[in-house]
Amino acid sequence: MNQQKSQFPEGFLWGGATAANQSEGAYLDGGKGLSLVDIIPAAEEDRFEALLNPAQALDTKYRFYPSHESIDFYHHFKEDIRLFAEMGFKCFRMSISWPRIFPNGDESEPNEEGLAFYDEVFDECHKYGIEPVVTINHFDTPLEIFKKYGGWKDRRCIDFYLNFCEAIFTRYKDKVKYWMTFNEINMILHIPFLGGALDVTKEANPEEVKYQAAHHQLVASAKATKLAHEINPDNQVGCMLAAGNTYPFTCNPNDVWKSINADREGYFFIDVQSRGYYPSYTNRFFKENNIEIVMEEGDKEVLKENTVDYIAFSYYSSRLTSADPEKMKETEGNVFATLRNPYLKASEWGWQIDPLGLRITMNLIYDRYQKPLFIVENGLGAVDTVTDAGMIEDDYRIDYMREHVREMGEAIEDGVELIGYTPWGCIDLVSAGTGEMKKRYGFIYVDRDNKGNGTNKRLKKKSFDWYKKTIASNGADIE
Ligand code: P53
Repeated sequence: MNQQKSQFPEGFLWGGATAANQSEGAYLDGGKGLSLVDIIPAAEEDRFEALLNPAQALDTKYRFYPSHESIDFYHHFKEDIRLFAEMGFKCFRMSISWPRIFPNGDESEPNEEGLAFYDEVFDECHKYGIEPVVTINHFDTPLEIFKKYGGWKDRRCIDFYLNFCEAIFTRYKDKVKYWMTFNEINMILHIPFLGGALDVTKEANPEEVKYQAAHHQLVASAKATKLAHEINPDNQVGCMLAAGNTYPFTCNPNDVWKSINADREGYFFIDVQSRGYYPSYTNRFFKENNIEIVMEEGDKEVLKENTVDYIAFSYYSSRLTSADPEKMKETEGNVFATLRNPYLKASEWGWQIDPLGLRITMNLIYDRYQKPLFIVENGLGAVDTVTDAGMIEDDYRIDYMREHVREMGEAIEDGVELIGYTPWGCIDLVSAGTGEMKKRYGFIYVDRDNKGNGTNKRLKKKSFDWYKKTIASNGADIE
């Protein structure tokens, strides 16, 4: 027997994670409006260029839009949640599509059909004792907000967002307790269209526009936290960081300093959401980059008084940086600038695999905020093949997951408070970065390819049984 004593606390929230824009499909069903991603094509038609140049993408007719059908969770959710229950999920992280509830984003009344859909999804979860964990905004601000207001640089977005929050907090008062205000809030700096419905291509100072939009999101997040607590004092509201800390390329202090500043780019958001004020290092950064944030009276108080209850984050990899600009040329084309770490292996998509980096990240974040952590994304995007016997032998995924779960256990022993773990894409879904189906993360395979061909049939992978065993033993039996 490999089984040891579990390091994981009783009631630990094992589960899996998805997002509406990458799984639901049914992009016009039930009165849904268009979401940002609904105008973005797949990798073959230059998805990345479209994400960087959304105004141009809006006027372009592509052959194929991966989000329009996705894996059709909209019509398969009962079957999918039943499979999650079979794995023993205690929770399920998903997002509510904003344009399903407010098709244009700026209406005053919500779309009843949209609300009714999520009632059914949550009821289905509770049928199996699965706790829903809901991301309020996961890369899918209604497209109309982009077209009409230019996205989150417009302060009115705060009110539109709060209107959305009020509708869902009220409606799902007795069904949802765990909320996250914005998925990977720091992603607005890297993919401003997905994160903030922004097109910064023609802005005189793109950095300033991004940070102004970020300020609006931070205020919106604090106000949403307040509202959630008023509507139901049991509500737990979290922030969500694309984490993975940055190592210095050498022990040259210049590299070390560079790596500290790289991490502050992301910490900035969580510093505000968790501590309640702009960290002092932003003063110099804003000054040197000619960034002036327009704040309204009361903003500082709202931030101060409404900090988050827990810190959620995604972790796929650590990063590596150097102070040498020549060296950094190697990183061009990455969402996050990162050098190749010679001590690490990488996935087929070049994402470096660093389980110990998860323990390091957990310790650093916990040291910094002293609030419960929730790992809400982690996993390996890989190509899976189905054998003639209909099996998917994804041992590489099991290896990845096992080593990360092991390091989570170590971090808990280190003293980190961890409340849950929801691996990304627990069922295969569309990749946010590339729009591919081929980049699969799931314990459940979906028969569908990059071009949208396939039966949508769901198949259990080998990792399905591994995860089931892991959950059943509360993380004690992971071999
Ligand atoms: P995909 C880049 C870097 C780190 C996290 O990503 C990222 C991205 C965006 O690609 O996003 C998160 O699908 C995000 C999910 C996304 C997941 O990582 O490109 O919250 O929506 O699917 C994995 O492999």
